[in-house]
Amino acid sequence: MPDRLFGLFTLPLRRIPEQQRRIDAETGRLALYHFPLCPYCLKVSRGIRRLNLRIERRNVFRWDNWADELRREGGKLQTPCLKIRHDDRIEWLYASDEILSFLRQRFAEVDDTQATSLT
Ligand SMILES: N[C@@H](CCC(=O)N[C@@H](CS)C(=O)NCC(=O)O)C(=O)O
Repeated sequence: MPDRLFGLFTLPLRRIPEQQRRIDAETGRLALYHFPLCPYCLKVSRGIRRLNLRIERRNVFRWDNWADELRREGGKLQTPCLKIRHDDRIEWLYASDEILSFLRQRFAEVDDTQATSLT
């Protein structure tokens, strides 16, 4: 299957299961603070779908605690924001383009040496 259909749709990145499991473990350290009507959040969500990432989503409108946490610990109540749990610190990454370039840099690569295992 080509990565693009009719040049219009980009299909989600496919990985072999082992690779996907490793990526899932890494994305378990991430949480996206968002709200559904935010266009910047939709842009990030589209990127996440294309990269085929499983990232917890925290709707700041659905539960006040997410909004409070974002304001208090992130520094401002602005969405989207990606919370990144590093080994030694928490990073709050604001701005859709910054978030997308972080995710692409980190997760866009597919290990071609194992690509033949893909069916
Ligand atoms: N440059 C930011 C803009 C994000 C933005 O303006 N988000 C709106 C929601 S759609 C927001 O949270 N506004 C509240 C604020 O900025 O205080 C991005 O690309 O993510």
